[in-house]
Amino acid sequence: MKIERIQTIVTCPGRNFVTVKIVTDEGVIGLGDATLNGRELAVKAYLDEHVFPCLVGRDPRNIEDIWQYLYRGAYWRRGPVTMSAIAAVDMALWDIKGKLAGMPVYQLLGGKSRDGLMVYGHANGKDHAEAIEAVQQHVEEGYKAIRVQSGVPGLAKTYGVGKTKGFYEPAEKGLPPEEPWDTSLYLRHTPELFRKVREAVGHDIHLLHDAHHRLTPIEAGRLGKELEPYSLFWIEDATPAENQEAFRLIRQHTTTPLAIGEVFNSIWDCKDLISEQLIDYIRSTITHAGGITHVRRIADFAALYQVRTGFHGATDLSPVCMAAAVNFGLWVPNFGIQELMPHSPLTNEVFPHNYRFEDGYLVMDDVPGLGVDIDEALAARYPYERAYLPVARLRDGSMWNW
Ligand code: CS2
Ligand code: MG
Repeated sequence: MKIERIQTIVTCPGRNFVTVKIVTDEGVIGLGDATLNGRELAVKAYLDEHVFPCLVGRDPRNIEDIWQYLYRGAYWRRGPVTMSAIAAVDMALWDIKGKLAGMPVYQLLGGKSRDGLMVYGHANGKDHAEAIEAVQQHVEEGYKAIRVQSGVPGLAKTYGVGKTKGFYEPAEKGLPPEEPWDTSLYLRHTPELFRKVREAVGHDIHLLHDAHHRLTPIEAGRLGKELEPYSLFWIEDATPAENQEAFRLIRQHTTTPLAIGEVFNSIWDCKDLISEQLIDYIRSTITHAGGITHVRRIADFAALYQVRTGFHGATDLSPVCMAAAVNFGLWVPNFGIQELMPHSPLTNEVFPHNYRFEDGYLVMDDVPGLGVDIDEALAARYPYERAYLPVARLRDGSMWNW
């Protein structure tokens, strides 16, 4: 069996997605998600120009050898562009292998450890009242876990708060929007937000919060400590983790669980965080961390240290990635939670898929492969539109982490 054709499909049904499609000489098709929010065409070029010529004619069943070839053979290892490209090829090969075997990918990994994946939804509001209303809405929809983000008085815009109620897509067309940031205002108002949310919905709902890389380690320690009375499920991206040691300081100050990893792209980005138990959940998802083949290694390593998965699942991860994440989450023994920012109806039309939300969980029926497709004719009606994630600046104008 050979890889006969391999291509990237770029589409923008409201936001950009890059999909890899691999076709074997027996006509079996596999799909992979290569979407890197704000840098989509970099991954497309990496695949089209440098990866695909090396793959035509190879046996698509040799997933591991192809992974090692693309990782070791690149010479320039790691990084979000490289690892998203490898991930997309890897997902497509797992999709093909499932179709060849006539079973869903979770069966190839080891079968079901659970019937569904507990998910967390995104409740956000321009102020505390609106955020609480959104939390209550999610409770009514059946969510067992809810991420809460709110505007900060004195800040014109804040990460995680959508322009329109409910739907949040951070990438904007045109050049990167610049957002103001003031940590002192954020730290002053966030504990009060969660006091009010707990007052409104009680303690039976898991509450999560994304600090989105904006705090220094001691600021993160302070926030974690001040949120302890509200028993958060996690604080996410408490501080940038290029310096993994930074989490030692946070851990000294708080027992609030910590999650990180959506921007990580290999096990090397989180090895120390996991082995020193500096985090509780690893968020590296299948598209940005080298595919099922590599994320399986990360999850197994994490299991040795009682760290659980909490994969990224924002709208910039396509339904192809989400289908892979559902298969992975049904199998992985140290599953923690799965993020779910529902895609738009148009995106779901472009990417018909088999997973669905049911009473706070993602479930799927048994179909061979990943359980997702792409309507290429519909996808072609939505050409790429350059868009960027925002950047953040402090009041004095200096750049900060968005
Ligand atoms: C966020 C995302 O979902 C999350 O936890 O961090 O909204 C993130 O900002 C985007 O996925 C970046 O593309
Ligand atoms: Mg995040």
